[in-house]
Amino acid sequence: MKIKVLEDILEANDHIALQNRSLFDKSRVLVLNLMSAPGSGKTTLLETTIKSLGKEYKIGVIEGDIETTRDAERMEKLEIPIVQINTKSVCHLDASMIKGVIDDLPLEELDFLFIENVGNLVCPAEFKVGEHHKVMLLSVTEGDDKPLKYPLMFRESSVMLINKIDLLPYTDFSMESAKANARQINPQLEIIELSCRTDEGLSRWLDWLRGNLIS
Ligand SMILES: Nc1nc2c(ncn2[C@@H]2O[C@H](COP(=O)(O)OP(=O)(O)O)[C@@H](O)[C@H]2O)c(=O)[nH]1
Ligand SMILES: [Mg+2]
Repeated sequence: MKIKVLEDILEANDHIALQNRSLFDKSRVLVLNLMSAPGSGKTTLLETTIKSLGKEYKIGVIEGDIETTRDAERMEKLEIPIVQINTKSVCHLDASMIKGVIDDLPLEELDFLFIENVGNLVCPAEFKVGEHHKVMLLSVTEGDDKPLKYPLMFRESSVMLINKIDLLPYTDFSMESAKANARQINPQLEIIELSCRTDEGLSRWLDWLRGNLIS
């Protein structure tokens, strides 16, 4: 019975996600659902990305958090369209939450829309929101075994960004094992190593974004 209820919830969510997606396609905006554990660097990555691409492209952001508008306030300085969703006790964003704020964004004007999901390695991966790609961050302080322990997010993502590589000398993180573990779960996964602190590797991420733009 429990399984049936969960299936119904996911099916209803997928239906709304498809509606969102068709709106995004119609507006020709590339939508990326950014997921990771809390503190991996999602907001920092957005700040860095917007600083680098903001002159070339029009970018919007949806910030998802359980509580507070802190991430949206961090991003406000960048003067881009931004909407905050507080999920209260819910540990992920879902398609209806995104649908509820779409009208607050100038979709037709945007090239990219980034959705920062709630920091959590489990639930966000279960709910489509209408995105074109799921992008996940794994920072080197979290350990190279995470793809095996939390496989769904790695399986669902198109890209894995391995962030905080500036901290590698201070950790026992094995880049080789992390990549092998992730590819064991998802052989198609694009993997980009970077540091939002030093900007090392950032250009590969920016190239990936440019390459996936909807023309
Ligand atoms: N050393 C280092 N710190 C980083 C990097 N990226 C983010 N951080 C720091 O990690 C902390 C959490 O970052 P934040 O962007 O808030 O993570 P979020 O919870 O995933 O949005 C902040 O103190 C950031 O300054 C990085 O590449 N290297
Ligand atoms: Mg954040």
